[in-house]
Amino acid sequence: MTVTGIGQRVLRKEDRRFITGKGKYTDDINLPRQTYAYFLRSPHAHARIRGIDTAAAKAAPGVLDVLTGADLAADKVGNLICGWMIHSKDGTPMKAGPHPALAQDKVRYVGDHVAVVVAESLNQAKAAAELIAVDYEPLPAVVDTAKARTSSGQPVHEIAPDNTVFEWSLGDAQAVEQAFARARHVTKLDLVNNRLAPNAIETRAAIGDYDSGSDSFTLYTTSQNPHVARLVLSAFIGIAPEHRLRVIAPDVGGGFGSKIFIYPEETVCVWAAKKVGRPVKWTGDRSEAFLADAHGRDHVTRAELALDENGRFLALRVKTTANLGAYLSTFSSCVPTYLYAPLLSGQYDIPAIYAEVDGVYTNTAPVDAYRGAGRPEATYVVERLVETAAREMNIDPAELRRRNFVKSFPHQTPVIMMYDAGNYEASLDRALELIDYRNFPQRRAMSESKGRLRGIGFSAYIEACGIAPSAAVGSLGAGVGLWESAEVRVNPTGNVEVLTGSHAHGQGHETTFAQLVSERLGIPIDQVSIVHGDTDKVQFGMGTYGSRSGAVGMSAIVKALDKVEAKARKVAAHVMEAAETDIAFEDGAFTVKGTDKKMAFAEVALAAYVAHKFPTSEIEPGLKESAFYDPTNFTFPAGCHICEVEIDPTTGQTKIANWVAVDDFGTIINPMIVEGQVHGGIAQGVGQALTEGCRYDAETGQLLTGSYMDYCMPRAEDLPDFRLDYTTTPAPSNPLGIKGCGEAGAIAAPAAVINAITDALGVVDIPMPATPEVVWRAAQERARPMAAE
Ligand code: MCN
Repeated sequence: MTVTGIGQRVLRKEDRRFITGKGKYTDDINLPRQTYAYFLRSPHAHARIRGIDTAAAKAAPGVLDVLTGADLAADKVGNLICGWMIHSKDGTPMKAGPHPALAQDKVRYVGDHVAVVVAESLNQAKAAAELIAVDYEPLPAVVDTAKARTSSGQPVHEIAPDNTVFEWSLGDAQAVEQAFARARHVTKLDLVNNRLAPNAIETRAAIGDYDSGSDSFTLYTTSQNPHVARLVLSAFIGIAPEHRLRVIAPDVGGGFGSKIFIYPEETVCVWAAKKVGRPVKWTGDRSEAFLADAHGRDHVTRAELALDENGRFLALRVKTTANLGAYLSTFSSCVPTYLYAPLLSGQYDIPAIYAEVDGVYTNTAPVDAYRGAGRPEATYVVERLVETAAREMNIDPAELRRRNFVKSFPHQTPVIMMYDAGNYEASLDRALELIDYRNFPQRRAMSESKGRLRGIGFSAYIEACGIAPSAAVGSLGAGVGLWESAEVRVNPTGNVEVLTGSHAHGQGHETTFAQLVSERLGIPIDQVSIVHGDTDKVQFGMGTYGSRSGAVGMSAIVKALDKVEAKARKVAAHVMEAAETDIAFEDGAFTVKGTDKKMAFAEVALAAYVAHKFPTSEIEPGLKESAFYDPTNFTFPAGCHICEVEIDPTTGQTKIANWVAVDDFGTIINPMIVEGQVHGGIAQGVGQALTEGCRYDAETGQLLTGSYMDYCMPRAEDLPDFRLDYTTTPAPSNPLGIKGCGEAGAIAAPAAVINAITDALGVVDIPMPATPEVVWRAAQERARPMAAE
């Protein structure tokens, strides 16, 4: 009907306020009598706290209070939690060490929270923090993932004497062993998936407010899931009962996963607000973000792929050590386990898979979900292995993939997932065509004539998103269900408010969700507003991550719209004096079949509220419906990205010369928004591959990449014009057929880049980030034997 429905490139409604500076972020909110919090952070990676003297700080100008872990304990404030229980191979539960919001006996990483000063101004709080005297007994620190279990003698947590959180496995070890025994070829790789800092544009912030009149709290916070924050703060940390705690996540400037978690800062702001009797505001600066926002990735992996003489995959064996940092963050335990190993089948029919994952503590910032969360790590393992196997067996990498693709659906992998729909050959074929694969040798020769090295790399990724069927995740250890809710409120004048439990922090939900309503109810998009991010307004919700808002959040809206339409039909039938079965609803109007009787949607809405023309004993007045939607399966977006690089061996500079991405996101609601999501995701994946990486000093545990001087984000000039296209196999598990698009680029990209660089250099592996120095060194190594020949 309109140009605002599903499939249209509708401009983002929310951008007007964002690009004119009218967005309202947590730091834009200032409450009367507001005070400021400043956190004193640990300068040591690992130290016992012998004592904290706060007397001088408390006496400093403008200071209202100085609070420490002892005050938390005295007030019986609970510890932060990890909400996903993982069991080791031997059945023992993961070893979760205590995580107080302010350190109580030890500090465990540089940036750990030691004390908070609450003062009239931020500068006064900072000045007073200088006066806090902490008596530290430094302890040896361990930061290196691979060495976490071997060094120290001073474990990060007493409960895990060898720093091992869990030793988990998935798959059939015996079947894998047997398959390897009969393999004709085995490809082995040792891979490091580098640690990343999330870098949302808006740093984290929180304001705690306490109203003594109603004995209730309000928390304004940069959260991707305000209801989950409220649940954890009330049920586990015990700050306030759920019905007297309101959590508001207003406009949020990006999250990429890092704002899912419940951190010490917001916990302390809420608690301190009652203690000082005034609102307490904290806004993190960029240095604090580098130190204490949960990092992502950080895996060390040995991976082996067994193939037969025709290049058919027989089995995959993976052993990964995953660095979880100093504390188990909210969802950290599920990322390297259930969000990782079940994706190790990739797009391939692999008869046997066995994965072992050891989670380890180190004296580093906690590690948790970051865009892709587990799935980029799995894709990296599979796609690096497949590309390497193709080179070793002298089979074209596209051909090797094609031979092993899953071709019929549903397909049960040996690692939990049941792929329900896809067409992997179609995306490969289209990608080959777009990149002009046939003529790559000419382009390579052209580069060589200029003294440059050209390489091409594939990444045929798959992800499981639309997280997730509640019963499935419950059986795997999740502490919550992962359904979504929606409420559709039709006002008497016919405009519509949709309250959703999803949360947008850059994904454009105010537009795409409104497109759905506009299409279904036949009303203009500006008649629809999307409300999210306030626990007092929205019934409940599980928030946004795992590319779930389209597949799960919009499905809840569909369910509520179904109910709205059903009720509106009843009203229309009564008003137009017709049988309900004779009512048709199309293009925003209810008609009586075979007559010229017609009512616009707004007229029916008004009639529903006026309630003069139907028996209210049979039909309740009003037009407002809600729904909870629990998906029946994950969705499985998949696609093929091909990256072509040109390397200058004299400088090590890698230029991305070509990028083609052919993705399958099922039904696409807004192609322009989807393109933006893919572009952003690829940029982040390229950042991981080429420029980004957190480094800690191996001895002292100091973060060496604590600012943009040392942590290099990708810039526009590092990226090419992406060429995107789609294949479409609608997801059978949700009514719109949507698969998520929010993480795809970040999942696919690192393997494509590194496959291209290793192809160009003719080396087996190169570490990420493949900075100019790293590439230059590899190019020199490569040149040496050639020179000797
Ligand atoms: N969409 C669509 N058609 C589809 C699938 C999605 O039009 N077939 C639209 C959706 O309606 C939504 C957007 O694309 O407007 C992204 O949808 P989806 O893939 O469902 O992902 P979510 O909305 O659940 O967003 C989460 C995802 C994740 S997990 C990370 S991390 C991430 C990402 O989105 N963080 C982001 N994209 C981000 N984009 C911005 N700007 N900022 C972040 O922090």
